[in-house]
Amino acid sequence: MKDAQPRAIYLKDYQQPDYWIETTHLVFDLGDESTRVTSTLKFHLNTSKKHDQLPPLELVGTDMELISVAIDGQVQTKEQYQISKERLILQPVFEQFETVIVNDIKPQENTSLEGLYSSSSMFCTQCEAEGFRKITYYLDRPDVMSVFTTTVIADKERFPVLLSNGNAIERKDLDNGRHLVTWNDPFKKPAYLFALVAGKLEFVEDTFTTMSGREVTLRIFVEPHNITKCDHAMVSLKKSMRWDEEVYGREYDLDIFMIVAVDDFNMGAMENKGLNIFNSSCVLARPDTATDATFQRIEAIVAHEYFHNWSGNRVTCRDWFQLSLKEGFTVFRDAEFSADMNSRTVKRVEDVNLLRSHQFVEDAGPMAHPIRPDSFIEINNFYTLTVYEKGAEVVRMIHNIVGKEGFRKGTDLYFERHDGQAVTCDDFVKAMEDANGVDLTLFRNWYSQAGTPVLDVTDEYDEDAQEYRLTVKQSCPATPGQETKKLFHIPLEMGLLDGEGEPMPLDKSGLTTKVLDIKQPEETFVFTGVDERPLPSLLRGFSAPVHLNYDYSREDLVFLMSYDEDGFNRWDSCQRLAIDIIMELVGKVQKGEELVLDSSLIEAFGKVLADDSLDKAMVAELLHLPSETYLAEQMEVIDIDAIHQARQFVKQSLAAALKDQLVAVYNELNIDKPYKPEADDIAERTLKNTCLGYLVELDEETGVQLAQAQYAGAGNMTDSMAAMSCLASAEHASSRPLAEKALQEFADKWAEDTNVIDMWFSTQAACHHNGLEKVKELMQHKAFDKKNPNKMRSLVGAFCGRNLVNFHDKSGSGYEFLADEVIRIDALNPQLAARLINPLTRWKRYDEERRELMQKVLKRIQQHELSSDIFEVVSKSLA
Ligand code: 0A1
Ligand code: ZN
Repeated sequence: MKDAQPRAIYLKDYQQPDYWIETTHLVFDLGDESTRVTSTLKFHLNTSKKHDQLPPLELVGTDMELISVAIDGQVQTKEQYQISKERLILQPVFEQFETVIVNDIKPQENTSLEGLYSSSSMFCTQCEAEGFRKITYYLDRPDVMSVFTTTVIADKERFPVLLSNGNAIERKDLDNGRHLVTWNDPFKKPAYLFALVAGKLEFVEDTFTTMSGREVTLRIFVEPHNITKCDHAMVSLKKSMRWDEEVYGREYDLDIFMIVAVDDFNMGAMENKGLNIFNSSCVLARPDTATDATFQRIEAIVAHEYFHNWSGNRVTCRDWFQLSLKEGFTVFRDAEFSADMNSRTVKRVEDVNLLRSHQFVEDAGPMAHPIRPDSFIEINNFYTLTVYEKGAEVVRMIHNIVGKEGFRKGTDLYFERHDGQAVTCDDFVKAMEDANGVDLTLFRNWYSQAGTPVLDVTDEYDEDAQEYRLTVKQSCPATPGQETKKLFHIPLEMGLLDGEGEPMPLDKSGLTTKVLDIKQPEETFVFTGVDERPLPSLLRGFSAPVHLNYDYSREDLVFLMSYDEDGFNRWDSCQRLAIDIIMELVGKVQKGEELVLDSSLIEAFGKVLADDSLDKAMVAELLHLPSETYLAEQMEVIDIDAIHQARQFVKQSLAAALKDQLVAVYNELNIDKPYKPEADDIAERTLKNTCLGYLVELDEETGVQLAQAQYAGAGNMTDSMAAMSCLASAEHASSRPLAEKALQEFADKWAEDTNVIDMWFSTQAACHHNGLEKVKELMQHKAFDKKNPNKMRSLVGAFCGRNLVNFHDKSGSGYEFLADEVIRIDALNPQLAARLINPLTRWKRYDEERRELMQKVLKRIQQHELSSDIFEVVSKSLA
């Protein structure tokens, strides 16, 4: 139990701490039942605050047993301190003093995966955001930065590898088969970046020579059976280190950089100083065990965590409201890295897809918050797409406003000014302003306001005056706690196309693309010397995270798809066309009318398939129909059955109309060659498997046969998984027994590989042929573990988040199931529960029957004793 009912905390209440911690020395004695932690902390008074007398020292700590506490060598009696479930309060008598605190914790019983816990045969930590307080009493807040020295003691046979942050400074054998290793991290850091790992681990090793010529040892630690799956992460790490030097001038600072893979982890990975801890699914890969998507995800996440060494660790956050300072910036950095390593346009398309289908939904829902929230009940609920992805879009807009060189000047100034400090989003913006002499006052509203702004664009052409006028209105819908909004500064990149599809000059300089700075509620931009009515290409490259409305006809969209010089907008026009057509069909499904596919989509897709000049990854993106989730967002009252039916109809009709082309492209790309996780090869496999995805929708065996042959002959996991999931989702009856056989063979072959089996679970859970019963059956499978986040996400998460028709079954069984799972998991791992519950929180968007069913289960959840995580999500979504 907590001290009290969960309460919100507010950014406006931020105050510096009363004391700073200079040095932190921790000794961990890892035992079979419990672990003894001895912490020696050197404090001094924060003299920048006014004090009449020495304030009490309030340390936070939960789930631990205090053994003893001493100040300056004086053991404190029970009368000299106060202790509660979450706090230890001491009364110092000097401005500088040292505490020695001894406490016991039980990592083996820690199911929350925060603090110190056990995973498989090892011990590991997760301290962001507030996990360190489960290890020992401390000032667990990011503005308290200290130099850490950590000694780990454990049985040498079972835990030969003992790791912590920084450099190893001592190793020693002790009595009773135990040993000790001491680590020192010379860089001041907040407690959330602390890490410890102990286990029987093996490692692969490499080196990296930094730009100033220092040699850094790189090690990736894994359980012995995973030692053959580290190469890709190592290559990705070295690429990231080089890129950060070349693009940002940032050099690595310690002698060693370590990564550890663990199977039980709440998130993707964690940037602990010099000792990154990764969810095994985000680091391990071999061509036969991981798909292209996994290879690319690993490259991006390894980069993300590495980049945090500067954007997060050397310069950290003052408080958790500033989370986007490190996350938005680092996501922007990793996105640019991925764009440089692969196809820039495809990366942009993927990111915008994620933003529009999920972050826009969050920003329009009950948990909507600014990228810098002004209050929260549970910080773990704010590791959101808004803070990460919209945060990255905000940084991208600054990049676009000040330009590439200006941005580098700004980041140089930011790192120079704030190295070793805990700072705010405003400090980042200020560095950008000061380095570039720009005024970002209005732009700052992006940090304080939630909701996705809307741009309504109209135009007029005056042939006599040869003038084209573009009028842009901005607005932003109300979000919880923010009824009215201030204006935003919105960079709108645009161009004009003539009747031949040629770019038109926008001014005398001959520029064909430019950024309009939208700063007013309504503004008209006049282009002169325009000798024919142009077609505007708007929001090029998705220059701002907004909804853009302009009344394009279907012909306009087909035209833009073919001619726009902006690759992103060619894709976006294709999406708009597909959305327009599918949504019209949704209306027809609802009215019970006959469905006919507009030939413009068939022609457009046919042209895309035939266009040899296009990057194959881009072709695959163009052929990808908008997701059910994104389509759902286009409806006031979501009708998921009609969306599913209309989308399937479009897919099947396209497959039938374009069968020959799809087969030809498939065959051309279906060549046997050694697997390489490189951009061109990935593009070929993606396009081939996209074609297969259409062909299995045919009302005949062609696609099923191709999928079966591909499954049987696949030389890598990408092709094998794609074929298996195509077989599983195929419409033709002949596919069912083949799918069953493939799924069984797959499970037999990969029974021992936990990450591969997760893909097997999620393929089935997300498949629209499978209802809740299948998920329940799979939860009984021997490889399933009801406590493991990856397993829960691959069954419960995939079913409720991706198998929309079945999750939203009218009986309400999906809702009841999710509520039961959330209640069960909340008692073990609140963070995981709070992520899984997400699909229930959008209940207001559904029809009355479903609304009531969802509301009913939310209220049922509310009756339980809840973590602050679930308490916040449920109460905000019912409000
Ligand atoms: N800072 C990490 C993400 C992260 C956040 C919280 C965690 O707690 C369970 C774990 C990881 C990142 O951005 O990669
Ligand atoms: Zn991050």
